[in-house]
Amino acid sequence: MQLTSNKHVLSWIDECAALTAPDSVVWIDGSEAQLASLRAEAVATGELITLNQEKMPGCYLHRSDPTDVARVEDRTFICSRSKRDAGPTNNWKSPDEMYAMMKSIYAGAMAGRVMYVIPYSMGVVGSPFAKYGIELTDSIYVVLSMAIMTRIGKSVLAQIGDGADFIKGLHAKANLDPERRYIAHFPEDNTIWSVNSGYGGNVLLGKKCFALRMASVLGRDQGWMAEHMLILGVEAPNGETKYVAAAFPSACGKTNLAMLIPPEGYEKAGWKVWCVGDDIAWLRPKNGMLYAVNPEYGFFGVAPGTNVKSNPNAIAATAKNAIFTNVVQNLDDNTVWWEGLDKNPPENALDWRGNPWNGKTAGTPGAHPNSRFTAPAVNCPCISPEFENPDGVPISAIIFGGRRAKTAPLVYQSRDWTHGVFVGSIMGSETTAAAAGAVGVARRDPMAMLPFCGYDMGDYWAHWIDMASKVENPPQIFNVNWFRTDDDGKFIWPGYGENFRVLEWILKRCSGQLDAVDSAIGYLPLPGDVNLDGSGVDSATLETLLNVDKALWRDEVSGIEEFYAKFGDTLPKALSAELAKLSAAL
Ligand code: SAT
Ligand code: MN
Repeated sequence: MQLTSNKHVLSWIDECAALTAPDSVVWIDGSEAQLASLRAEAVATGELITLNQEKMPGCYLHRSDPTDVARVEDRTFICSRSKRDAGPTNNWKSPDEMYAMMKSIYAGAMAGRVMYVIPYSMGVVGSPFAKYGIELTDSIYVVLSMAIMTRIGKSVLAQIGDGADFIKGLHAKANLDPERRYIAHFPEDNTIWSVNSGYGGNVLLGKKCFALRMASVLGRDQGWMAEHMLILGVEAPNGETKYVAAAFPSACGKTNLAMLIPPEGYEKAGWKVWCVGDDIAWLRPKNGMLYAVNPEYGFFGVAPGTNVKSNPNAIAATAKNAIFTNVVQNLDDNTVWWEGLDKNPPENALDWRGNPWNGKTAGTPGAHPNSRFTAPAVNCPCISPEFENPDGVPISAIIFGGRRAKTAPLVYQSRDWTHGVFVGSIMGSETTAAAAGAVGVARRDPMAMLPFCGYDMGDYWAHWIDMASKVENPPQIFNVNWFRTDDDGKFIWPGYGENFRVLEWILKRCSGQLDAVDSAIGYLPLPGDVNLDGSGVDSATLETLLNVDKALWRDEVSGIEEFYAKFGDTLPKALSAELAKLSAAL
């Protein structure tokens, strides 16, 4: 049954149905009854596997096609009318060419299948921050995942009303042909087309496609920002909470930082961390500050390495009503397992592909390195009381970070907003399994947005610089690196909960309680200002962690010059000036 009489919605659905030729069209109303029947159907066809309902109520396992396990950046396109608007870091095709090519792939692709219509909201339905979308898909897995990751159903259609202000998303699994897999964005048409994938960020169109690529364009035009950032609140023993937003590339620990539990001494003293979001932040000027909301409703977290020590809150979040993708199935008790969950891999199990796997004797990992859990945010024990606040939370600090074995110190602070934008623009990180391609290769990933910025990155930096003029008290900007290694390649900072010590330094700097060392790259902590009590890290190691190797940084400057050169005249002058200053200081 149709759930709206909106002509824009109905004529668009008719067009998509005429193209893809599904057997029927089913509207997702958001009711538990409908979702339950879809789960049952997915279990009947094998698309989902029911897990142990006593130990893991409402939990299911899904295995994706083995050729379809991560985002495909080389097949992701920004199809703005002008190539210049996509910029040098995005793949581009003209909208006409892309529509024509993809139409030939979509033609009849849903024959024999159902087309589901998912109305969804990014943000609290009806809030000033919220934006709406409708995703058409032939995948029940997508419907059920969107029901966890976003707010869905009739209430969203009520907000769209008779208007045309919604993002039109069309997804078809087709035959999962990797050679004909495309994720295309048409920012001028509010349209996203995705075909031949069934995995994560390629197909849950509310996430990277809408909330980052499309929303970054909306933010540029409307004076706000869509960023690849977690949001967390640090509550002090006196009950006061300060919020930070942090941008790290995919699979660099955003979920772990967002749900951090402070070290024992801090916890006993009454410190607490609240999670507002683990992946995406929309930021707007308000009351002279930048306010942030998490537009999502759930977590799509990396499974391997997640355990009761590294992230007990994430483990708790997956205890019920979660979907696991590409992890190990333990056949003894029908639960799940992944590398790093515990030291007892199951012996009687199936690996992520569904092949027999014995964790004691197998020489290969059982879970895919980019295996995931999809879990409702409400399950998370440390979910912030402000999670559903329609106005968001005021941000005191923005933190950039990546995986750098040697260059970046544990933490440093930018001198001012523009220098902070520079610090974000020069971010580098070693690649992870979250995207298809080689792992561990260093690449520039400005603001962790390289794969997610929907327009020219030079224009994006100009927009960042410009935001300061809209906000009297912009956040202080910092850079962190949890991934420094010694000569044997071992991490020298313990990370996880111990990262709280760095957050403490950052917030004290924001409130003007601490001095700092003025270095070539920015402000570094004074020795003694990062509290190491009970961390197991000695002051000599901290010195190494904070060391700025000028020779390495000079190499870094040449790398940045080369990267900046790609942008030509869209590179803001203020950033080339910052680079010249850094070079001179080195
Ligand atoms: O696959 S997703 O893009 O949703 C996850 C990630 O890469 O961060
Ligand atoms: Mn992400």
